[in-house]
Amino acid sequence: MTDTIVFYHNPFSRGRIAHWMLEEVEASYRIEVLNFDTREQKRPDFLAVNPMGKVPAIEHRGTVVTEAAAICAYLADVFPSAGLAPACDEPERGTYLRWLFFGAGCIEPSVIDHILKRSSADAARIVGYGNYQDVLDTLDRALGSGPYLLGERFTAADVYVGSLLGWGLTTLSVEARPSFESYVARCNERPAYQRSFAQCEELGRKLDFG
Ligand SMILES: N[C@@H](CCC(=O)N[C@@H](CS)C(=O)NCC(=O)O)C(=O)O
Repeated sequence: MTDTIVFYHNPFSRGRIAHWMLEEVEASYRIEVLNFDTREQKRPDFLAVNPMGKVPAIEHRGTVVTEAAAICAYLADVFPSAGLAPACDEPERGTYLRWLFFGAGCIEPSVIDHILKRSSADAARIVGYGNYQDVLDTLDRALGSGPYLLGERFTAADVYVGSLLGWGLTTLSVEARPSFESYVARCNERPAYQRSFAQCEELGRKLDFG
């Protein structure tokens, strides 16, 4: 069985998160770009990989992993030499998982609801993320001591949360607080981020011009 990871991607998507993570761990991977304009993500061969018809998805050693946060966590565990996840017996493991899940369970849905103007104000007790302002305030506090979510240690949680915040600042869907801006700038300085960014831009140009 090949160790090369198949990476189902679209450069105008959350696929960028997985792409950055693949570069962080220096995995051997092959990209399959799915063109959203021609709805390649909904074709039967890809639906057999991810029935949601969504990217990112990876296939590694016969296993499919979908969901950007899960892909970050998976790759960090499978490539421990990259040092992007505290081991299970390290106290920091809990903090790491906390922010990874906070990203997927609270930051992402709160920002999307904010963009779509779907207020949860009347239902904050049952909505998992409470409300958008509380999510941003919590993240602001978490980044206060910095430079990363686990302090000095950069982890896969920063790949995920840094990607969400970077996208949020670029699309103006997250308010530009100083802690967010400096955190995203620090994340974007990473060589792996820059390599994935350059590749995504190139893939995007190819998709745009056929
Ligand atoms: N929960 C998924 C969301 C994936 C997702 O929504 N991907 C979008 C692009 S950002 C997609 O593939 N959209 C194509 C479609 O739904 O047709 C994750 O976190 O990876």
